[in-house]
Amino acid sequence: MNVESPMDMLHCGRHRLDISFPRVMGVLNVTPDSFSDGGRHIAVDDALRHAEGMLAQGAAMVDVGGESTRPGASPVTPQQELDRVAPVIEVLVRELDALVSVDTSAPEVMTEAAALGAGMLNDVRALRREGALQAAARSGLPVCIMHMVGEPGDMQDSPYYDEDIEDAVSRFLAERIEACEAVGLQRDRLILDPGFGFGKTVEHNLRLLNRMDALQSLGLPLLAGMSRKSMIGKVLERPVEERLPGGLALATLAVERGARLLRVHDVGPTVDAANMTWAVLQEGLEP
Ligand code: YH5
Repeated sequence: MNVESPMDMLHCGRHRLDISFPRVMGVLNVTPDSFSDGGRHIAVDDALRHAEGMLAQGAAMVDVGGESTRPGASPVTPQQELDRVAPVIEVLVRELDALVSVDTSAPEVMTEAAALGAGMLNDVRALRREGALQAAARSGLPVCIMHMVGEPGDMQDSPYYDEDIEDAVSRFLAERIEACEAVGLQRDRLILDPGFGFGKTVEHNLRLLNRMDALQSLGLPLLAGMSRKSMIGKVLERPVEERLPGGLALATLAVERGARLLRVHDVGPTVDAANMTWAVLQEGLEP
């Protein structure tokens, strides 16, 4: 008999997301440098069409981010972030009834995003900002917590770990799970992310992917975000627009190592890679 595991379903506000197989989260950047500079209406319209395309290609959700985490990017205030992200969340919910994840570390943005109908929170700082744990707990939404040492501005200065990277990541995430539980954010609302490219060398990233299955012992769903990142650029010596084949190889391995969510820019090809990988992994398991 098949019994539904709480690990196989996320309760994302008015949406339920079946993660009993790997699902794809499409990246939607709404930072000023990411869309044509023709005024806010045009940017929102571009975002809507981009999201629509990703959902049509099989994305289970769209991850909306208004803060650039690129090293050297200028910091944004919560108000600036809200100005960018809120109109996009609103339109995706109203026009597409989309499952929207919001890539933010700001408690004000988390609270407003939940009120606007977002279904998930995604925080690269793992709720370490003042008030973020409480805001996330009150939202009632699932939260992806990611490993990162330092801040985007300085994280790539000289990444160093005095233990195996997978142990450092695992210990950090276990601590953050405890911090969440201490404020009443139950464990079954958490998704864990090793944070590829955040305060890590290429060697760290490769090893972390290879050992990602070690994180499965924490008993929570895993998300991997490697799409177009410099680990591909460095290994293959490819510019950002030529990283899709490398990204599909990484997505395939992430699924094999236990990832149930893949955060990517190229949705259609990744959905196929993930589904094909999953078909092989399931072979012989069910009658
Ligand atoms: C992530 O891994 N990443 S923003 C540099 C690139 C390409 C892409 C050109 N938000 C993650 O996507 N949230 C980001 O090289 C994230 N996990 C989660 N949960 C960085 C990004 C990127 C950076």
